[in-house]
Amino acid sequence: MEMAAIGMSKNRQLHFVTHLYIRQGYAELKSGVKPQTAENTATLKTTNFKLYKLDSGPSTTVNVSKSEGENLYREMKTIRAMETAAFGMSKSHQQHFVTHLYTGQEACAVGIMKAIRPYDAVITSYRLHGYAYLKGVSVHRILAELLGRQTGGSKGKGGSMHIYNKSSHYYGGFAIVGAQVPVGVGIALARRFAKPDAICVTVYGDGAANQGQVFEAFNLAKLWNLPVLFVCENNKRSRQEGDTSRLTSSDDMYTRGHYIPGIWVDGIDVLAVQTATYWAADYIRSGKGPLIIELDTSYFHGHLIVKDKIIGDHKEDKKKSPEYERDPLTLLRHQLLTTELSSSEDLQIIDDNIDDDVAKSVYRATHDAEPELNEMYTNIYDNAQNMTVRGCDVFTNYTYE
Ligand SMILES: Cc1ncc(C[n+]2csc(CCOP(=O)(O)OP(=O)(O)O)c2C)c(N)n1
Ligand SMILES: [Mg+2]
Repeated sequence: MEMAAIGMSKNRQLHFVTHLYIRQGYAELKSGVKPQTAENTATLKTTNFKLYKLDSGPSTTVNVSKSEGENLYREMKTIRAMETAAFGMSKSHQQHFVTHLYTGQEACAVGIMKAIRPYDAVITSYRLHGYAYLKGVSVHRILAELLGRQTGGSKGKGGSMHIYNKSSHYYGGFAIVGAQVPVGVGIALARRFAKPDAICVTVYGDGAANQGQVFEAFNLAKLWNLPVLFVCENNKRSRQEGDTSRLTSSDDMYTRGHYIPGIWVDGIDVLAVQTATYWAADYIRSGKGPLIIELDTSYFHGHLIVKDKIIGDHKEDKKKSPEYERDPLTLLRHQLLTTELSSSEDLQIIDDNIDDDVAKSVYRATHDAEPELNEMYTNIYDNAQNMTVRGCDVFTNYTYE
């Protein structure tokens, strides 16, 4: 019946908004389909939100134009292709660093980053490639960093977990679980002085959420009503320890701020993430203080990969689990096609162009040079001159020029 309704809409026999109930395998999702207008927009219904300490929340109805929808798709597809390339580089032993891939979680970074302003700060854990890319570090520079090349985002000296972009206020990845949360609160304080309506998006995992420093950060953020958007990416996994339900007393991360309001969002639905982030950012910019967004999500490639070894749950091993059928790209693709905002040919062209661009970035990165040896002792201190740095043994010293 629903497929027939789509067909009728496609043939322009159906001239009013239709709420379709289409089985996605992992969820039943309502898509409101509106006849195409001159501006080529459609009205879609996001998945529902859950609210904590809020009387009202974001709307579940969202108007999307063809270019907006395809732009979201393009960004998610770019991250997917970049991560797939990184996975391949690691499996083939070209890459030696430990790498935490973002495959499966693309809607989180894209939905958030499309809803905030360029001067808003962002700070994240080590699972950072998507955020770094959306904050202006090119795919080539990210892949080059993974390979330890001098063209990498951190000149090949940081690796996957340490990529930053000061000019776009991306304060990078933290390998120490949860360490970015209090730092994010500090950045919010600094940003408030520098630009009163700027916010700091502070992203952490469900594993980090149980740390004491997170609650200390919540306390100060609320006490001083700082402009922080805490985002907990709840992938229900924290390293090879497996399912977080073994480690946490409450999995409702959006309620864990006690006196800080929160919103639960389906992190597979990029439109829901974007809508909730717009709403939350407005709330914070209006001076009401911090807010928590929990994004329900899951990753596909295990906790991390090092060379060809995957640590933690991997999608291939979990094919039968409904959790792993939740794919943000499949969902958005479905929404764009059923609303007729895009044709499958439109999306194929996007896919092909991105695959081509990423392949070129892989080629460039693999052919880029490694850092010179004297780069080993630069970028240790800020503005350091004539400073002596000890080498690998007590007899070797290096001096900053
Ligand atoms: C302070 C600290 N403790 C332990 C570790 C080891 N460790 C690395 S990742 C990780 C799991 C974190 O899980 P979560 O915060 O949910 O992030 P996810 O990897 O799921 O994105 C742990 C325990 C660490 N890096 N830092
Ligand atoms: Mg986790």
